[in-house]
Amino acid sequence: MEMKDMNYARFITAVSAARKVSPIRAMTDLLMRSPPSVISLAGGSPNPDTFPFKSASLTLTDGSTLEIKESMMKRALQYSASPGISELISWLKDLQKNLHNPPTMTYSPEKGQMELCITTGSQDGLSKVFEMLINPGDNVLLDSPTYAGTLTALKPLGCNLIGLPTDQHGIIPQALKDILSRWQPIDAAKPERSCPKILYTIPNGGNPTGASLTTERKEEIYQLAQQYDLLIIEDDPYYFLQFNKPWTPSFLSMDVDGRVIRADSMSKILSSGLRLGFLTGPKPLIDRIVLHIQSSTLHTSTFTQIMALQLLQKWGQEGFLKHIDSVIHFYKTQRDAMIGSAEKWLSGLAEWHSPSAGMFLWMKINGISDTHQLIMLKAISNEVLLVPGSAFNLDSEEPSSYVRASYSLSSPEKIDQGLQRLASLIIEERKLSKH
Ligand code: 09M
Repeated sequence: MEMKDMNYARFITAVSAARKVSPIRAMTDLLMRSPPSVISLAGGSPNPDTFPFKSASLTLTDGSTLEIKESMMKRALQYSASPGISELISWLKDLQKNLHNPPTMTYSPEKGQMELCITTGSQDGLSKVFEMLINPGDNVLLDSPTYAGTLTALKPLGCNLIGLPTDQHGIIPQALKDILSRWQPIDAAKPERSCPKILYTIPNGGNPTGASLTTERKEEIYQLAQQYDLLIIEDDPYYFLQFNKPWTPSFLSMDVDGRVIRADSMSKILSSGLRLGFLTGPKPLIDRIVLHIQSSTLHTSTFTQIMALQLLQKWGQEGFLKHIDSVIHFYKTQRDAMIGSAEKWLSGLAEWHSPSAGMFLWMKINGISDTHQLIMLKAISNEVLLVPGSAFNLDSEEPSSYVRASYSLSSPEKIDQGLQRLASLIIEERKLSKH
């Protein structure tokens, strides 16, 4: 693909553009580079000798242990750099290089060189990305339906959400093309104000639909992004839960221009409670996010970063990917169990596609125009919990005949019982509606 020059200033909101480096942060950087003979009375960090924690020993599921010794513990309990601790950033940059080999690796910083920062879960990173890029009234393109957490972050920004039609392979490129044809392809000199500037998508194991984009679709979407000068926000927490290999190439791997911001998450593979995610994208944009971090969380918990770093260093990339294989094996087996039970109980009552990634089965309930009542009243009293499809509609008032079922936490036996309960509810509902 031919490379296009990016003008990052075009995408940045006034709020984000107004962010400045904190003077205290600049001081800290200076201190880090000073020789030991320098006496600093400048730092505002507490003295960790006063902290009650001394060391930690973590037992892993394989029986081995991770020791966080006294000096490392002091570091883990102290403030640290806003982009994330440097060893973890290097480790993850190496991972991105191996998994995605982004064209932007070799670019100059201004041209959009690949940069990475740690966030407090990917949700934190995404909400900061939205704040950096979205002005009230902006048109924003995104999968419809989509992850409810994205909608709660986007809606208060006062943007206009343009839902993109999807099927089991995610966004339908022709539909995107039709929507974009309302505008002229971007003339960099005078872009139309109303033309969307960002496209948000969940490319693998979509939440709630379980859909995964194919390589061909991603390529078509990337080309449209080039024609209309869109940034692509690739929210990919289920990347590591792709059941079949080779994994589909990411948008980041195709990013010849530096127009992709990728959000990764450790939530589904190491721990959701650690709150670790990372953003990868062009340096001019990641730098803006780091300024936001400086004024909000200061940084993601040093302790959880150290915990993850020690594990990743112990494992190496090979061990990390081996662990992921075992996670994939788990979810794939669970998926198979749910599909088996769905075929057993729900044939004729509902329709679905078997997901090739992630944790969700998205089912259309036949003959029911809105599942909200069925799920929120009847299913709950019959002791089976699901999420009604309307929770993921861009307009939550709009009805949905779908439900989202997760095969993450329940055993195959419970999944089977749960779907059996759902089936009898649907049958009952249908009888009622006939009378
Ligand atoms: N349900 C997610 N999804 C979810 C969910 C959740 C409490 C989270 C997509 O942990 P993070 O911040 O890395 O993940 C955020 C995130 C971003 N993008 C597509 C996601 O699915 C996590 C948390 C209760 C319910 C939840 O239902 O789907």
